[in-house]
Amino acid sequence: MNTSPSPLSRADTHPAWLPDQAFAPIGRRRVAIAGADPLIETLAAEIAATTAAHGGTLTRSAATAAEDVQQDLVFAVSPSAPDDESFRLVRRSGSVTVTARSDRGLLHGFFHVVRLGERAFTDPDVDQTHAPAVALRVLDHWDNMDLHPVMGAVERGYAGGSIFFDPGDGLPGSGRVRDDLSRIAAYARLLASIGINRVALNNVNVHAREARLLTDDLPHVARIADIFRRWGIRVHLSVSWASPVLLGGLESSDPFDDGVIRWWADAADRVWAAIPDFGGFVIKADSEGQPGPFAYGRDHADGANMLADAVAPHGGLVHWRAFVYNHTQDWRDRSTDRARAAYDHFSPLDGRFRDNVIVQVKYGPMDFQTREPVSPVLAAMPHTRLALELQVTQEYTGQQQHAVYLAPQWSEILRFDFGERGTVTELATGGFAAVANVGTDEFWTGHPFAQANLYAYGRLSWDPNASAEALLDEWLALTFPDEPAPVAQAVHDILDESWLTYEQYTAPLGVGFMVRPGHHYGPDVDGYEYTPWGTYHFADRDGVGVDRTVATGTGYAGLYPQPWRDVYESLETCPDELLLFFHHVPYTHVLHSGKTVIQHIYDTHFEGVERVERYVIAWERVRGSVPDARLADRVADRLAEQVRSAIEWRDQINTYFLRKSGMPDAHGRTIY
Ligand code: GCV
Repeated sequence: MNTSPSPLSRADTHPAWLPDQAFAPIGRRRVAIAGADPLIETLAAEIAATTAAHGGTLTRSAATAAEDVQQDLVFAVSPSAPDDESFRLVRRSGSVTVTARSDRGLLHGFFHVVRLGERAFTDPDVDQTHAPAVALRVLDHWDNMDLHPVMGAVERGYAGGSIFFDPGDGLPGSGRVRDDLSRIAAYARLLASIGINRVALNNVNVHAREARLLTDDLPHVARIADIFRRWGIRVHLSVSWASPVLLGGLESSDPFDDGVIRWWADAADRVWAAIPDFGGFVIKADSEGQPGPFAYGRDHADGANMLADAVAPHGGLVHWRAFVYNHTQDWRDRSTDRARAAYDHFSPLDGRFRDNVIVQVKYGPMDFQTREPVSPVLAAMPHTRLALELQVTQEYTGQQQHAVYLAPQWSEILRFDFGERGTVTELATGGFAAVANVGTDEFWTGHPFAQANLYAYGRLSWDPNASAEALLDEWLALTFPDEPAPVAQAVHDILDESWLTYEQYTAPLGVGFMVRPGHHYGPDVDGYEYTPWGTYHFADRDGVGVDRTVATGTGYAGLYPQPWRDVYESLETCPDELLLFFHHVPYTHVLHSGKTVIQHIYDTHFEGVERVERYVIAWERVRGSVPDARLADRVADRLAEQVRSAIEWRDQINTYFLRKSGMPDAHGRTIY
């Protein structure tokens, strides 16, 4: 019997949703594992550690075993499952057998049993097959190697430094892959437990230092890949379109240039020689200053296909981002609508991308706002593999200072139904990708509750139909196994509606932005109004909102298939929460809710703050009974900041609109 210690009994790392106690129901039992594939060693080490700690036993055999009546829990490779990642769970009178076609499936099955806890053995008999909804479940890290002068170690990172890269002495060029990768081992384990199977290591804004991950640093990338491999996760890199120039000394990056084509093919050969199961490249091209094929008069299909051909012999993928828009727009120009940009650039290219290209589309047409309509690009490219891109890191949703549980938003997006073309889940044939939210912070995510977002992203990417509330329960039961029930209730009270609460006290009715330019934290109603970024609200003394109708506006509403085109075009049918995204209306416009726009703005902003004040009370009530005092304090500190910030949002937004409109609050509350 293998009794090696748990790979995560380290005091310096918060166990997140995998504390040792979460394994106790397995650890108390007689467990058998049959099979000898690489991930079975991972599985065996997990079970050996928990059975050693909790009094159970582990029996191993190399051969494939049938159901073993002597055991409580059997893991065995068997051809029964439909694909490599699926698993079958059979429970008969309290004995559980997990079978899978591959070791990857068995590992997923193991974590499924962990999630079930004692119920895995006590629930009624069952015979179920579990399969992931999509094959590619990706986390994108926006980690920098050198400390970026504005973005720091992790672009839009709110949880300390990069877990992958050590910034050295902070001088340009001194960043490198960390020597000590133990934290990555813990991270890989967490990700495997929620079904993530791909990780991109570095920022899509590829600076000079990170560009060299593709060349000089390959042995170090290989060290990271070795760790992820033990958990069934493949590594990807973001690459610069200009790599042939930056790294190869070529004069151009023209995708039609033979030298460039050869350079990428050689680069791919080197990468796969170092890392045989390397996943592929992520690329942000012609976007926010990143180089791309436009410079050579080529389009994005030309660019993506050239890279795709370079990686195809190795079975590699290219994740090509559709986040392309003009960020040097003239705010005086009312004809250019940033919301249209991805659609206008990409939908004409449908059908031209190679099979190993995945066009990665942000969920909304703008940029990860608290509320946006679902991107029409998702329904406009039926002959292209599309990935839905979400943002787990809370750039625009409180930066992990505010408690905002994002799973309800993601559920809404995933279930959004484009009618005949299908739901977002059905259209995301290239899977899901999301920007990660972890760092070197002791709780991984800054706000301990932001762990729930990472957890929920992984679980939803496996099962997009899972309910946000049930996932929160799962996360709570695993993360706080010893917590008294009132603590779990308090976390629910805070998180259940936290996304809507955040929406209430920030930019109203889908109009978006209104954040401080640059860092994007806190309110600044006109911060972006006269800038080149294309993010406007057009508030004046009479009204607010962006006219994106076909009849009188930018025509954006017309990019949706029916029925959405008509729903969004019409003031009568446009949902309240998206009204100002699609329409410019007077402050006196009456919403479906029966309130005027101006009164809605005042009411939601007062109510949003009141809700956060209730969150503070809810946490104070239970804080003393949370066994982990540091965690309890961290949550309390963040809630205090959330109240402060929410009040600032309320007062700036309400004051702005009171001064613009001259219309008083019907309830006479204080506005400045
Ligand atoms: C990585 C937004 C963010 C940028 C980010 C960009 C992107 O604009 O503010 O920091 O850059 O999205 O998704 O590429």
